[in-house]
Amino acid sequence: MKVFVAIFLTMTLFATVYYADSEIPSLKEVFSSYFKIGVALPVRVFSNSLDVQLITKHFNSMTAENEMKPESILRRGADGKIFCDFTMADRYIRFAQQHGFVVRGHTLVWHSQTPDWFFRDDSGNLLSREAMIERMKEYIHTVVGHFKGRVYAWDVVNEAVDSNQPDGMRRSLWYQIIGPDYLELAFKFAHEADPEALLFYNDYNEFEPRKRDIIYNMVKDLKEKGVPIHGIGMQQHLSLARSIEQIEQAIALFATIPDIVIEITELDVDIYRDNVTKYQTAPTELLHEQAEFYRKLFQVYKKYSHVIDNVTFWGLKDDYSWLRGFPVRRNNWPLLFDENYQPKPAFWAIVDLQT
Ligand code: 9MR
Repeated sequence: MKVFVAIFLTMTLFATVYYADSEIPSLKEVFSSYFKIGVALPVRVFSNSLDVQLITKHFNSMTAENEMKPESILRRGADGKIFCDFTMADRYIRFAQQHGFVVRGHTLVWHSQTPDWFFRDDSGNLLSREAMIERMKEYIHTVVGHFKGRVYAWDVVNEAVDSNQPDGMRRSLWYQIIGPDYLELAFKFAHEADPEALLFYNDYNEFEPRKRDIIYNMVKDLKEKGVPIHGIGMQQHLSLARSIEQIEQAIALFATIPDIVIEITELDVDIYRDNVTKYQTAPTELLHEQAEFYRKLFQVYKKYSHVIDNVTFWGLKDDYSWLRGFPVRRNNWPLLFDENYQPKPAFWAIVDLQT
């Protein structure tokens, strides 16, 4: 009996994926004259053939969800010597190259997912400014140098802005040890290591007016100073509670910076408006509301496609999303494909836009 159930389930899944694979439009083709369509993936999906079918059909850009972050690359030997381990990241890049994807590098300088020891000497004390700059330089040169020509864009600095601070800068260890000029140093080192790569400042909640203005001024100033920064990464972790109008205002403002490139780097649309509600299954009316939200969002992205060069979803399908564990553990359905690889109303909403 169990065997029959297993066979039946497998056949249903294959039929489903066959359908997903052959009958529906490909996102990357639908949007080919507007922007690249990217997806954030963990390395484990490469050994799942159903995932691979969906990935190769719809996307042409990839971001490692965690595998290229400092904590995934940095190692410290028994002798205390720091080195880089690219085993996992190289697997990632190999897949991308075999299947013709471009890769976004995420991320070099961040307060999170960076080992605490990276900021300290052998006795556990914080490094001096000079020693920290040296360490940052070596790390960026090694990593960006290693991937030179294989990663077209880097999130050089991630989430450095904190709108609650008087100067708008997050009090990260980078900031505390080096000072506010750590940003320009990071961009300079990345550019030295790969002069062809597009270099981004990446952040979330850019639609909040104060945060938006801080990022705008910061990136504009850096560019005017001649710092090699090419663009702004707008993460776009959104929810149905967000205002599309505010999102457009942020894009419109960033687009006025001369020679700017905007990339939507981490898109998802949370269906919850609070931290306590939990649904077992996705409420149909919310899936339709989400579809409308995605439709309006893509109308905005298309309107600014002269500056937007990549729209990347933060996950392949709903059950792979980080939002299943944040801010609390619960079911969530923030992406275009459901647990069974099926396109959701949100998929059709953005695809129908084209017709
Ligand atoms: O999706 C990532 C998740 O698997 C990690 O546990 C988490 C840890 O910080 O990072 C998530 O990705 C984040 C990205 O690197 C930066 N912007 C916010 C993303 C969601 O937290």
